[in-house]
Amino acid sequence: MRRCNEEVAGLLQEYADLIAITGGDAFKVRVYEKAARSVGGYGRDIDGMDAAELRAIPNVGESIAAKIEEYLRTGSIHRLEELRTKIPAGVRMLTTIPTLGPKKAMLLYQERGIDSIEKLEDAIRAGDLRGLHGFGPKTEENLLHGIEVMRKTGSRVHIGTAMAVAEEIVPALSAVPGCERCAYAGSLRRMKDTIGDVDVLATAKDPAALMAAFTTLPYVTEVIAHGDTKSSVRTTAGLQVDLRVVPRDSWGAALQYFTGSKAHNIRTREIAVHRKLKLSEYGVFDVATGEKITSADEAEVYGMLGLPWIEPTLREDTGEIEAALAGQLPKVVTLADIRGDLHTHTDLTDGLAPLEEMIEAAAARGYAYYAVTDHAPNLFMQRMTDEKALAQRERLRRLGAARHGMTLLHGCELNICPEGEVDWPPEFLAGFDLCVASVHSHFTQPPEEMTRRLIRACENPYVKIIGHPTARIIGRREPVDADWTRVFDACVRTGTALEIDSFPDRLDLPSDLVRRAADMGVLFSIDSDAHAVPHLDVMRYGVGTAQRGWLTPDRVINTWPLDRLREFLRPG
Ligand code: DGT
Ligand code: CA
Ligand code: ZN
Ligand code: CA
Repeated sequence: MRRCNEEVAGLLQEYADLIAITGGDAFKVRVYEKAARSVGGYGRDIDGMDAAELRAIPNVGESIAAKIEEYLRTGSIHRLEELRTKIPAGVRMLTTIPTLGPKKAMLLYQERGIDSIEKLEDAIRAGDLRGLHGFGPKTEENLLHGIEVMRKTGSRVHIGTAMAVAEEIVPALSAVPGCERCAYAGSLRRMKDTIGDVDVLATAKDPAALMAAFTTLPYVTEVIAHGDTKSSVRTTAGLQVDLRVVPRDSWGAALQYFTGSKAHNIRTREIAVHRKLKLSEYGVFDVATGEKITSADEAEVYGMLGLPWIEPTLREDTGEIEAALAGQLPKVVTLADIRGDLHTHTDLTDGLAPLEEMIEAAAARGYAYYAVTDHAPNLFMQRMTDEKALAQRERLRRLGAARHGMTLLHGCELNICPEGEVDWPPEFLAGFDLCVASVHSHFTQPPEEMTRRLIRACENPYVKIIGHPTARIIGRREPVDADWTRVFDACVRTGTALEIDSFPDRLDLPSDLVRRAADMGVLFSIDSDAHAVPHLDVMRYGVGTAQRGWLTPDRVINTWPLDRLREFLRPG
């Protein structure tokens, strides 16, 4: 179920695109784009707001507020409807092709009636664009290439794949003689759940040597571009990696620029302009003298803008600039705050490692507590039984209440059935230290049923954590459809935490929903959902997702000391 904010954000973005296509004012386009982002990222639900409340949203002025109000009242925006009758939706799609701008898209539509990517492709191949102003053979070739690239690279990779590549490349380049600094930036540094390409930055005494090393790395399958300051390659994982070598005294500014996001950069550049500075990927410049101001690190760059350093995970222009200016940036949770893992598996069900191995590995991480939560009987292929669960508990207790100072908790991962019931009756659940409950079947229930199902699970006094709440698998399974506002309400009312499952193809709850839930007072548990020893390391992706949701440690139950956690886990 899409929230009103997302709906309106989509409409404002569409309005901006249509103004651009019809040759409207570029400034106006920007204004609507900014408003779209602000509304989409706004913490409160805009449904039912009046014009005055709407104007309190950053970047929403009088005329945009009026349009939103019109939509909330009537279900449509008259001006947008007018533009829609002039421009078919497919023409808007055309502008997503690299190298095809709004003006050319409009020309293709007006002169040749082309209103889809398929039609454009056909027209080029049939030679139908001959004689059309601005469409020579070179342009046609670029367009066909753009369409092909779009189809191929339309698939972004999840953060685990991109991080693995970056963590091979950065140390390899750092080891090249003359390399002074090397780091990854872009969406990967911002810990987005999917990554388009990996952006690596470096400073080096001998840039050419570094470029040569980069383009000949063993897992490079294609060199897309090879230059003195920028090269791009494709790796065996199919992922594009860009390397940019920047001057030493640009490091801070370059890292800031290439970390993005683009929306965040637009804001920082505006602030620079107000301070008579120019901020670009090349550095910070004094506008009056044209002089470059050295920026050794990012903190200095933000400092020149009168801002504190901002966590990369917050840099999406969803309120972090305002918070920074007001001195109210959240102190978001970090990996060091995590005291334990509350959702893990062993080879008793679908895990790979025996209980003792998982526990040893967890203890080595310095955790204060650790919960073993194998699957419950209703997930039939896991063959769990009451006896097996009890025997596992015995085995755990025999290991001692604590292992290397780490308290062991015996838990389970229940299955939430379509009506919201779970595997075991209350008497049996009472024997566990902790019950996680998750949706593992019937993913496509209508929203009303799914909402009731999740709320029912929260209302179970023994269920303390809802595991991977949307059940999405990135790139493979869509999130379940529920009225999240009502689910979040139920979590607060029943004292049930939502999980951020840290598995890189899950990252569930996703960060936008995390932020909404946190605003409503929901608590979280950031878990690995480990099925093997190396999986304990995925915790950092969950922490990144939590940061993107602006979570502070006090909202995360597994940053709490054991006593406080136990209090929370008491049934009721
Ligand atoms: P991705 O690769 O799609 O997952 O997302 P990003 O954020 O890594 O984007 P990318 O790789 O296109 O560019 C890296 C950063 O460079 C981006 O986050 C901000 C900066 N950047 C790129 N293009 C522009 C631009 O046109 N304007 C501004 N202000 N910054 C840009
Ligand atoms: Ca990128
Ligand atoms: Zn599960
Ligand atoms: Ca509960």
